Amino acid sequence: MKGLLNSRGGACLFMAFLLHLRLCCGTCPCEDPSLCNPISGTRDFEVFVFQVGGESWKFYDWSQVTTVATFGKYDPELMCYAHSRGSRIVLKGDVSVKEIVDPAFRAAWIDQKVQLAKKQYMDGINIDIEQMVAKSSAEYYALTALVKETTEAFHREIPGSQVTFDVAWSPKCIDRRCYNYTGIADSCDFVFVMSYDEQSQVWTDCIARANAPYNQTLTGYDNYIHMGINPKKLVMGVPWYGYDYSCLSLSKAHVCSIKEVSFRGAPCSDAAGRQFPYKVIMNWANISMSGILWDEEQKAPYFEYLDPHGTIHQVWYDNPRSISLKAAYVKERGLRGIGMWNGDCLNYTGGSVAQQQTKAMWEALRPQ
Ligand SMILES: *[C@@H]1O[C@H](CO)[C@@H](O)[C@H](O)[C@H]1NC(C)=O
Ligand SMILES: *[C@@H]1O[C@H](CO)[C@@H](O)[C@H](O)[C@H]1NC(C)=O
Ligand SMILES: *[C@@H]1O[C@H](CO)[C@@H](O)[C@H](O)[C@H]1NC(C)=O
Ligand SMILES: CC(=O)N[C@H]1CO[C@H](CO)[C@@H](O)[C@@H]1O
Repeated sequence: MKGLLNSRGGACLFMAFLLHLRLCCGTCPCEDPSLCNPISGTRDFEVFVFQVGGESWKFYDWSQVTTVATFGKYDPELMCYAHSRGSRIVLKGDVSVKEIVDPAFRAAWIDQKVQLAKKQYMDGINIDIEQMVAKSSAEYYALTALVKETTEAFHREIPGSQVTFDVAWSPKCIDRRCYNYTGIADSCDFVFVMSYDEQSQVWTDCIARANAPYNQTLTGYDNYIHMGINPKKLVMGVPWYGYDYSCLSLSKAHVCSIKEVSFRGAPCSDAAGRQFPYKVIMNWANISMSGILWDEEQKAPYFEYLDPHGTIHQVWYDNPRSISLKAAYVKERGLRGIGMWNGDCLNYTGGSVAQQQTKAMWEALRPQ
């Protein structure tokens, strides 16, 4: 190949190459065209941020962010900015598990995602499939194949790109999602463990509990690691949101019994509550009748308030204290990194108190 570019044929090839770039990818929207190059190389510690829309990405702590998964509308300005900070920006991938049983369908789906990522100058894809899959079903095998083929295609077509997959807080068929976890972890760059919604299936007392109790969260990682998954393939996802439950009754010991709402076979679920971002919960903490309490067993904050109809609510969430404890485990156990659902749950435009709360949430991600 050496010397080819000096010949006329080489120049011609080079022109064809430029033309191909234009045709396949459109014009680079960044002021500095080099910002359209994919990000390559890995950083020691991943900070994986889900972005769901709006402009609050402008206020993220970019000194930490390594990957932004865009679950909202594509924003070229965000892509250019992320690249200027050396951060990857990745697509969302979701597809019906029934369809991917067909290898031709999978190939077409993957090709479409690769082309979209190229067109938008993105650095990979986060596959977020939260559908039910039965162990050893056709879908079970197809899902592992999908992850493997997606990773191969992205790595081949976009050098340095990243393919990740979202899994529940534990590998024990949570929400009837029985996947080949080791096969999937082996077939992608890493899995993002959604260590939240941990009360989606409650088989014991139907009471309000923490979204991501410390012990339950750690048990999930222990299970993944015991099945043979390398800790460096695991990124811990923490919640930047919590649940508000209406209590049917509230005991003196702060036990809030809740309505039985079943979910995927379990009689009781966090579906009885409503999710709210941290920034909203912080506004109420102030009007709570209990003040902010701390549950020592679950290592999580909570509080109670009375609504205008006279119903008592109990609110469970995560704050810098509960998140720091989990971040310490990330370091101690040598996981690949940390991330959150989602980066837009904080108040980035409020007064000094809100700013301080927002800063503390980002700081809590840094393992001490
Ligand atoms: C999981 O996937 C891997 C890789 O495809 C395969 O070797 C292994 O047999 C699968 N395990 C199970 C339990 O299906
Ligand atoms: C979690 O709780 C169980 C039972 O209370 C206990 O045996 C176990 O040691 C705890 N695990 C961790 C990681 O704290
Ligand atoms: C952000 O904080 C300010 C106070 O500093 C408050 O007025 C505003 O409602 C908060 N925004 C949200 C979305 O909670
Ligand atoms: C009743 C109460 O806790 N009020 C507090 C609400 O929040 C502001 C700002 O954080 C405090 O200054 C108040 O004391």
